[in-house]
Amino acid sequence: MFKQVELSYSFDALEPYIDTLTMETHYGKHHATYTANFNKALEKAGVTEEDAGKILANLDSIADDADRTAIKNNGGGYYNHNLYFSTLSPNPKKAPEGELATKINDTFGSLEALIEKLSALAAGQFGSGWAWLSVTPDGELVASNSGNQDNPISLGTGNTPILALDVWEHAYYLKYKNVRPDYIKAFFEVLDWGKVEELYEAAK
Ligand code: MN3
Repeated sequence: MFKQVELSYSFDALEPYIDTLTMETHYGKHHATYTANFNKALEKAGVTEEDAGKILANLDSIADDADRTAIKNNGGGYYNHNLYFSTLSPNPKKAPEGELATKINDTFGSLEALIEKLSALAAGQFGSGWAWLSVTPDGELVASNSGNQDNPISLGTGNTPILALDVWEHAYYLKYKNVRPDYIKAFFEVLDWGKVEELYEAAK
């Protein structure tokens, strides 16, 4: 039985960047529903694997088309939001240090250039989806985007996401309305690079 990641902060803690009502709805309704439907779909399909990443990496092993689609969509919604919410903080580390900082500079030129790239991928994602920073099996960094609740794992890239930027309208519409780029700027104000460093260390 999969459970939502527990928040280490209150729903109002990310104000003014991410508003209280959006947090209540996003975590309490959207993420909760993905999680419940993921569990239901796994039960129906008889899947007992307890690592959500492994389930998403092995979707081909689910024979029934409807079951596989339900698990891809709801399992993605479960996994992606766990990553998103766990990397936000009211007291974020503002920039990575150490090995991740060096890798970002070597790969993208600078942290500012990476943020610019991720922002463009997030703003340019047509319709609902996500922007990602991921680690390849060779330990390289790659920035990407994807639609719906797909992610680099369910897409079969073999990469491990360490930063997830949600650009579904439910992530920002109550406060930012149609102005997605303002929400993207706000996201980087509450993104905890310390948490991204931890995920990079675990993935590389
Ligand atoms: Mn969302």
